[in-house]
Amino acid sequence: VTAGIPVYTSSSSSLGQHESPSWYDNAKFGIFVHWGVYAVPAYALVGKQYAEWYWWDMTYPNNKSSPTWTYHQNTYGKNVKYDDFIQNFTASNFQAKDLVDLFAASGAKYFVQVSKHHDGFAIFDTKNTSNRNSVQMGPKRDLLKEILDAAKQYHPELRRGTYFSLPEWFHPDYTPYKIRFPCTYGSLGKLPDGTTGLTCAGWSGGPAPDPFDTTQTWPYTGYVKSPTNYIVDVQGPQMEMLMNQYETEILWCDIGGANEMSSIAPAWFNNVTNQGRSVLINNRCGLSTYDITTPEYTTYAATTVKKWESNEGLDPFSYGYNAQTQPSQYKTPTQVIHSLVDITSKNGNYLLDIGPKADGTVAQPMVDTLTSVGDWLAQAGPAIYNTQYWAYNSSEGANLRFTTTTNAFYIISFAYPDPTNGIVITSPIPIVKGDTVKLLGGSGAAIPWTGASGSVTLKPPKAESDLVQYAWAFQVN
Ligand code: FUL
Repeated sequence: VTAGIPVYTSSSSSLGQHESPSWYDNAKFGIFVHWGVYAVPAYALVGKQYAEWYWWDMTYPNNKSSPTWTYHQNTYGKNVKYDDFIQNFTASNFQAKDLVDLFAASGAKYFVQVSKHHDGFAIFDTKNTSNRNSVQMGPKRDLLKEILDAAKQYHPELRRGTYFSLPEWFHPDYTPYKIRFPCTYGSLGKLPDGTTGLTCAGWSGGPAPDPFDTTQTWPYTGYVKSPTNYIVDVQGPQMEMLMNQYETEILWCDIGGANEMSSIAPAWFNNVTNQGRSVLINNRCGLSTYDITTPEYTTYAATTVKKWESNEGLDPFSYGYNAQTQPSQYKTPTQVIHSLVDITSKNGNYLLDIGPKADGTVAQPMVDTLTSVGDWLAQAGPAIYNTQYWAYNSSEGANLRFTTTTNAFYIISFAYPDPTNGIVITSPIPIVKGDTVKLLGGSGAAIPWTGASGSVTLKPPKAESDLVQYAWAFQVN
């Protein structure tokens, strides 16, 4: 044992010593990928429902007025079950190299691939735990392995993460979930009408009413019925596969709930420490300690000293591909870049999601936006990567953010620099007489500036500002 390196045990005080690694803090920008059977129907009320929740929304009887339930009846008919979509989850045009090339082109430094969502359909080889996966069914390929291997081969600088839903919605052996879920959903998501919180009407203790039995018959495709303990026989071993065989560097859990993380996480942490690697867990693994918090479709208003990560889709409100979303509804490069800058300046990372189609291709508007973000980062990257947050000062106005390194200070303006008045910074910033200011992505010329910390004015010439779009990042040193 190397002095100073904690040897993790299952106690929460020991696991609590684990922190987000410096590679993660330095990376700032990651791509999230939700790709599964839900990409076949690819349907949700745009801006209101998650398309990866299709099975839930097509099924839940209290939700019969939901567009998804109606859409399903009208489009496929009531006899078509969710699992009938598996055969159309083909990945027929999927080449993992294309996907990892897109990650790299976006300027992201890591990715988090969904390995299994709440529908319980894994895109990795879950052998000995369940046959409900893309190796036994659908494309008959280990898609997760293809993605991880392609990243390793073509973009070894990218850190490789995996999302894993601890519960499976309808796994009959997951008793805790069946009882818990109908009454706690509201704290985790939103209902179509915008309210949070399912009413547990009519439920007064005992097993919660199972809303699914009316339209689904057990066994669902691919489940191995023999295990009697979902946590011990399915969930835990699958998580260990991600940790050990697939060598995930980010275990991006979802939902939490019953789990055996306190027994499998210490071994994983110790193992990677011995290998000289470092990994990350988020706050949805069901442990009381974690490396990051994960606000979803929202960000923190102010700097938060504990490392955090905001996640959302390029889609207005979905992670999985929603074929109903119009090209003009996706986030623009400007929106993405401003979010990334804002989050970085407050000590967060930004995990931006795309949902590939069932054949494995990514819709062109998403590709275009990611490529433009990458073009901006290729110029302005020094203001983002490897920086530290700078006490965010909301009084500075909506359009300015700051980051810092040991060698430079960065001022990022969301607005095109006012050609007459310049950019006025009233926050106390570390700028002293003799410092040079340059526009990242500009000509390299020194930008005129006047004043002193507390009232500094930058006066970039118009010709200089015109060299940049989306956001103007100035380096001071
Ligand atoms: C949520 C899930 O329910 C969503 O479908 C999505 O995966 C998001 C990142 O986490 O809890």
